[in-house]
Amino acid sequence: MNKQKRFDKIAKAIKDIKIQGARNIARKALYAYYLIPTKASKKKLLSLRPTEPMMEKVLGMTSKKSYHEIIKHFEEAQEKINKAVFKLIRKNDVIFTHCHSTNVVNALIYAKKNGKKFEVYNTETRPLFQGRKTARELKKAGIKVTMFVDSAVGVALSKEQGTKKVDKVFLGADALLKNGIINKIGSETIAKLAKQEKIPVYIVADSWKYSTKKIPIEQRKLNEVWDKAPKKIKIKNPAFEFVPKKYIKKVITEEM
Ligand code: RUB
Repeated sequence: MNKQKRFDKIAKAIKDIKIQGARNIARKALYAYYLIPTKASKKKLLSLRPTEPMMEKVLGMTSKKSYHEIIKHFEEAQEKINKAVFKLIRKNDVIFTHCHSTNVVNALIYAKKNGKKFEVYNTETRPLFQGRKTARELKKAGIKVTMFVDSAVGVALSKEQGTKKVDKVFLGADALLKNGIINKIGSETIAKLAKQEKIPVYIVADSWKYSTKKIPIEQRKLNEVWDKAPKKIKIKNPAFEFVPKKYIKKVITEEM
């Protein structure tokens, strides 16, 4: 396959969420850019997922650094994040997560491999079901997983409703901002509920997601929600939302 075809294939996979999550998107966008290192390809990549400051940051580094210099950051940061998350997990914790975050999943797998005993509750994350990816990867690593439909978050986070008590919420982030974070749609409801239930919410994210810019929220295609919906039914499909810092106990990055 020639370079242009490889570039186009990666771009399509990012657009279609076959490659998803801020970290994977940034890594693959970087790789694609070095296949065709032009202004036009940078513009194209940035247009694929507008709520991704980490992709913007790494593409912005390409004029000064090589691919290898940039890419090594991801693993180095993840290792530090893993160690910080490890310290937070207590014996028999029930940890709640949403969508699929590589920073979160990797940290949980590291904790399991290094002897922590815990289980995970997660959401299916409609309309694209990234929660299934999370559940599969955690299960493969030997972690007990219980998946909930998104609309059961109230049940999942409340002891009174018949499920076990959740001890901690771990969410990833697409953007870390001064006054909060941006993550998958549903995150604000989860964080607000958790706060109400006195469950600490930790954001687990690479510091390269920090941004001082105004971040647009990606609105995705309506047929992801309802393919061939009757005309005149209005559908909204925002991919992300803002979570104010009042709901967040701590942001865990490799810098802390
Ligand atoms: C993924 C999502 C993830 C963050 C962080 O959304 O919201 O929680 O991107 O992920 P989508 P990571 O599936 O729409 O890309 O830790 O992998 O950077």
